[in-house]
Amino acid sequence: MPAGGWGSAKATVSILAQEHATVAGTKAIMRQNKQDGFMCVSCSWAKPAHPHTIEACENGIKATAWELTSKRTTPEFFARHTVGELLEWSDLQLEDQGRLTEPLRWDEASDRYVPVAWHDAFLDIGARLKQLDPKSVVFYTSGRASLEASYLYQLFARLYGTNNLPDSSNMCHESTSVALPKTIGVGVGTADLSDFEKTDCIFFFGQNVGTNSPRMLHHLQDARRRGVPIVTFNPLRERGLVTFTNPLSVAQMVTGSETVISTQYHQVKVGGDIAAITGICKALLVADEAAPVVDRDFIAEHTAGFEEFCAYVRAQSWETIEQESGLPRSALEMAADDYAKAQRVIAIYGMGLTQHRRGVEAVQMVSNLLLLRGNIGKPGAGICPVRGHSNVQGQRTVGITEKPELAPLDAMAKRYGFAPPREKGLNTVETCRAVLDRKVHAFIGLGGNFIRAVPETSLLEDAWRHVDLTVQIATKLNRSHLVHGKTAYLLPCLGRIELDMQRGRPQSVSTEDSTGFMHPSLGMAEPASRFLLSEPAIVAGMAKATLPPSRAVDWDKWVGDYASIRDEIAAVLPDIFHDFNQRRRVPGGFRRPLAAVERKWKTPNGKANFIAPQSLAEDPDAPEHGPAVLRLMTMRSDDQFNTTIYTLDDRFRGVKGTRRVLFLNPADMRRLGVQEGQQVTAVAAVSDGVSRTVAGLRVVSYNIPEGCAAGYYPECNPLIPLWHHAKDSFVPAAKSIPIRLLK
Ligand SMILES: Nc1nc2c(c(=O)[nH]1)N[C@H]1C(S)=C(S)[C@@H](COP(=O)(O)OP(=O)(O)OC[C@H]3O[C@@H](n4cnc5c(=O)[nH]c(N)nc54)[C@H](O)[C@@H]3O)O[C@H]1N2
Ligand SMILES: Nc1nc2c(c(=O)[nH]1)N[C@H]1C(S)=C(S)[C@@H](COP(=O)(O)OP(=O)(O)OC[C@H]3O[C@@H](n4cnc5c(=O)[nH]c(N)nc54)[C@H](O)[C@@H]3O)O[C@H]1N2
Ligand SMILES: [Mo]
Repeated sequence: MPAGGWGSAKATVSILAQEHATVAGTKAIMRQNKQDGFMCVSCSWAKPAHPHTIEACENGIKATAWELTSKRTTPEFFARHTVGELLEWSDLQLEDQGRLTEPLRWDEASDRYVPVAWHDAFLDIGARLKQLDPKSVVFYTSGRASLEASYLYQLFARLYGTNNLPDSSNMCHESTSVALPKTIGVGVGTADLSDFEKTDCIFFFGQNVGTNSPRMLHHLQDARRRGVPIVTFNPLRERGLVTFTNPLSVAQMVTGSETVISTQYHQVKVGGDIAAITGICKALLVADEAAPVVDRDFIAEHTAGFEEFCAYVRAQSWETIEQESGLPRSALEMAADDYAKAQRVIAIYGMGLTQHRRGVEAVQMVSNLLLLRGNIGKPGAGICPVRGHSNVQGQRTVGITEKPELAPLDAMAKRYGFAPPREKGLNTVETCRAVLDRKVHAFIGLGGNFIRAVPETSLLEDAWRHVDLTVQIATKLNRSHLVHGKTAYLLPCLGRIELDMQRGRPQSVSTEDSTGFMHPSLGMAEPASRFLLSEPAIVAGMAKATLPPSRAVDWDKWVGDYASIRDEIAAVLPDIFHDFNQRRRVPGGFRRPLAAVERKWKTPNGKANFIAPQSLAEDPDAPEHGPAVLRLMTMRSDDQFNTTIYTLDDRFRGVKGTRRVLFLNPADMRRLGVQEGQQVTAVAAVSDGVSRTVAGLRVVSYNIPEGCAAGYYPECNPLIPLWHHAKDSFVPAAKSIPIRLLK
């Protein structure tokens, strides 16, 4: 079965029916990812200037249906169920109740969420925040909030006095944001859609395109039709990376034909990419001795560190490379051959690289590979990290970051007449640590499902009870609303697809896609409830109740007309956002300036830098080795968006009715004495005195490299120790958790 095709068409119809969203949903889909419509709330893949009639994929349509559902989680629902009772419900059951409709406050006496007036909620939240040390308050953001909402939110946090602005990116592409500024001087990708049209070779590492960014399949399919080779590295043979039938193509649907996506498919060992790319580079250097392969002019003019990098690569033995990557030398030479023949290469990657102990180095290896033949800053080439949430890249651009040097603090200080905090704030892992240490007194969540998305579930859920105040701004009920602080608010907001009226006029917002283009997004659907407020309005409501009034900070004006928020963004970030309100009307959006695209390197030494890794091992300081220890990667199914679970099936991987499964290699199963279908308990193979287990996992025999295992996120999160994160970027190493099995 290919990705896309009739399976996709069927799944799309059934999700619309499941959510009873057929009419509104179908209307909305026609406006999805269009210049005059709304930007999809699912992935962040690029939005073309000339969209298809339906510029949405199966999973984007699911996300739309999920937001436009006719199901409602009303105060009557909360009157029927205590929070204690709801804690026993699954993620799917909770969100399946539908959209939240009214602001709620947790009532301790009855253990229920009860309705509260917006005004009273804001006043109480403000009063409590005023009592607290701003350094003990955390402002989390999930990557969906618009540029406008995000800007107001970070401004609120900084006026209040903290840089504690962790976000979902801290669990996601932070490895990219740390790696690339050192190598090529930008923290985001350089390739855009025009490069996809010109490329003559694509390398693909650890990203599941068929599930997580399906619209990219159209560009891959076009490239394949031009004969462009696609060389893929992934421990699993993911459906979308193998073949694709375009559900929008009548010809392909009727004839049942499919496009082969990957022309080479290398099932690298989990965590083996640094070794694999080292092998490719080694083969390239060998070939270069016979005939020029390396782009010496580019390297001489633009880069530093080439000789040291070559010395490192030459010093690595094929034996170690094969062992650490799990791939034979011949396979890596074959990949090198395609690479050497191409003049314009794009390298795409996702969580398969970033969510490792050495995620930063893995990203830098991709950059090294590209630099060898000058594949950065020329048309048809570039690096392409596939970002996750639909505006995760953009919210970082407008100041959602715990790193003060990345936010426009000086410009904000001047414009709003205040002294912004200058010390580093807490990232996501540090926030968890601080919660465990009882140093966090209030947690505000602008979207997301923090407690479910982070590692160390069981210790954290206990510690969370000691937080004085939790405020969750959300569209649907999730576990993070049930594991709450001593005082807890659940504030329901408009989704991006809904009509957002302020002062009688519809407001539009903006997002930045994975390729650095900014787009307008206009909601159009009837709001799920008349009590909902927009995210900017909720942020402003809390800010006004917390902060002393200031003439330079006009929350009412901003919320009354979002164009005025864009003027603020343009004023403090003029290089990126000058004339924001005019330029966002251009079809296809406008792009942020990316110096690397012009071969200008904003690195400390002004050069693009080769940076060799520390070693080839997946985790040089792994506490336990041995044949009983497996490397577990936790990943998404075809039927989920992060912690939002649409159904318990994974069509592409052939799993039905449950997500509590563990994919194992048949040889490992024999060796460990477990059978297909058997229930096992996974335990984290670390000895730090904390017990981390997930029980009731059904063994599925699967085509996965030996010594590796796969399971689903978030079900397996209790297995991840908090300290098991990428060095430097602090991204939890969710793709290589050392585990053992108990039968
Ligand atoms: N429908 C849908 N779309 C989504 C999301 C969703 O949940 N559902 N989530 C969004 C978000 S926030 C994000 S970050 C992205 C995530 O999108 P992806 O980056 O695709 O993330 P995962 O699903 O976690 O899958 C990672 C892939 O990496 C592979 N992998 C695991 N370990 C390794 C390794 O060591 N090396 C290599 N080479 N590969 C490895 C896995 O087999 C899998 O194919 O998608 C976004 N889009
Ligand atoms: N083990 C493991 N853990 C992981 C990962 C992994 O691959 N493996 N991936 C990590 C990654 S890449 C990411 S990005 C994080 C994701 O972490 P989060 O972004 O925190 O989690 P989500 O599941 O995306 O959040 C879902 C909730 O967002 C709320 N929501 C939806 N739409 C809106 C909206 O428009 N506004 C507001 N205010 N709320 C809304 C809904 O209430 C919904 O329940 O998880 C990380 N955790
Ligand atoms: Mo993500």
